[in-house]
Amino acid sequence: MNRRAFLKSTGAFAVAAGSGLAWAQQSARPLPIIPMTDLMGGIDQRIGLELKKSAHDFGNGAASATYGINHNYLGPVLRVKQGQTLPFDVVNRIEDTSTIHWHGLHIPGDVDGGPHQEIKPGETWSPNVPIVQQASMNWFHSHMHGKTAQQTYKGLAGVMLVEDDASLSADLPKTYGVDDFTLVLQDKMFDGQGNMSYTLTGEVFEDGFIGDTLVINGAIAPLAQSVPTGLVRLRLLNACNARFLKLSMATGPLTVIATEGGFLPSAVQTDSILMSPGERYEVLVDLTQLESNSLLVDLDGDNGGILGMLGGIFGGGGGMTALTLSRTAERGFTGSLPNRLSNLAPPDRRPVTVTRSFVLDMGPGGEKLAALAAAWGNVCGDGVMGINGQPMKMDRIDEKVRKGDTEIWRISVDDQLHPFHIHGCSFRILSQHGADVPAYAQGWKDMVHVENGWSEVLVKFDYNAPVNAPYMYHCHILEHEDCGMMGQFTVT
Ligand SMILES: [Cu+2]
Repeated sequence: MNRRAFLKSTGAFAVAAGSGLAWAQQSARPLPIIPMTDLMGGIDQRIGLELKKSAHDFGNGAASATYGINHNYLGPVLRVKQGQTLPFDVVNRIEDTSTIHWHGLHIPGDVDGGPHQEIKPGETWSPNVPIVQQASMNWFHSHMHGKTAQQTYKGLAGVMLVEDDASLSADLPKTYGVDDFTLVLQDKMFDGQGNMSYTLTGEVFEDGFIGDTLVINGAIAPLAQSVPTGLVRLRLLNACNARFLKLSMATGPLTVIATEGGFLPSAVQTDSILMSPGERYEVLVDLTQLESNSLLVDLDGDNGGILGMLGGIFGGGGGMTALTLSRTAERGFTGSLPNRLSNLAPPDRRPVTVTRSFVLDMGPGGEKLAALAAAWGNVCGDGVMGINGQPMKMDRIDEKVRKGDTEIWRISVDDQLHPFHIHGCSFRILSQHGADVPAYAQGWKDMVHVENGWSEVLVKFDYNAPVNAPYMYHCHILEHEDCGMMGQFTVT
């Protein structure tokens, strides 16, 4: 069964079981604010991150077995400033080998935290991570080859907000947890006892893991938050293993101000955004006039047709209410939206000297994948999916890039929608499956959607990634990545 057919069947089941309606009728829980560790004031000791086994209540009363980073589920929001070097001590107490990859950071391969920087149980990994790039929303998560999907799903993920002089002086809401919120969006499955579950089957390998329950910052949606009167900023991360999410507002358009790697030149208003796993966007919500507004999330957002149809049946058409913001009488950020957010210029193809092509390969198909899943005990290992006909191999370098060269990378697949990620850089999207790039995605990115037809990105690598610490490029459907839809490259 392909992804579309699978989504159709699960979508139909959700409607038949009434679970969609149940969500809508539940009263909203308070939005959890992930504890923020603000490192901008200075760093006088090593920064401890403990990967640990724990238990967490997602809001249904059950104590689900989880992983966390310093916390019971997920990690802290780290706020850092351009120019700092972050001396991490990442200690592994999950009784399984892991890694922590800094997704979105422009850093050398030896501190990137990819599959070559394994942290064995009980060991500590101590990279010094330089923050060179501009203000941007980044994240960190397990990148343990063959186990990235399971470990990230269980909770090994956190957010890193990079600020710079421009972002700190920008006329934008920036009071964390008051008018500036970080939202980690995930889809989960819960069993009959309410425990978070994750079962791998051939179908899961083929489609990626698709949960039926939306969770934000570790709490089951819908959620509610009161905010002061004025503009409110939402920093959004799609941390699902495989689900694309279509986001919109109950009232009015979405106002997008930033993509993964920084601010857009000016705000873009759009009816909705389609977020792949791994993508980040920042949006503003204006609660100057409105009493309240809600973020809507379409859980089947990767194929507008069937989802739009289901939404239509149950009213709204934009998906489920994920988070309702209601204003209080207190005045918050009452400035208006800045006309200019950054000096970002259009992408310049003139320096391009190298063009590389990557074709994503889904491998042998569902039945064989199911057999492999059973035989291999839920670990795809070195995998059966691939890129350019080859599954990921830890000891094979697939591409060699010269530092400082500007390149075009063309990515394609003859299949469903996949999200493609490149380590160690931000890039600009030139075209997306053969079509123009939506205005809201024309900023600095490290994720691109790939479907039928070529997606092209303009990219330059400025840091070293040697043979023993190469960068990765891969599908960010984590089960596809674990199954081999990943390659390695050096930058020298
Ligand atoms: Cu994929």
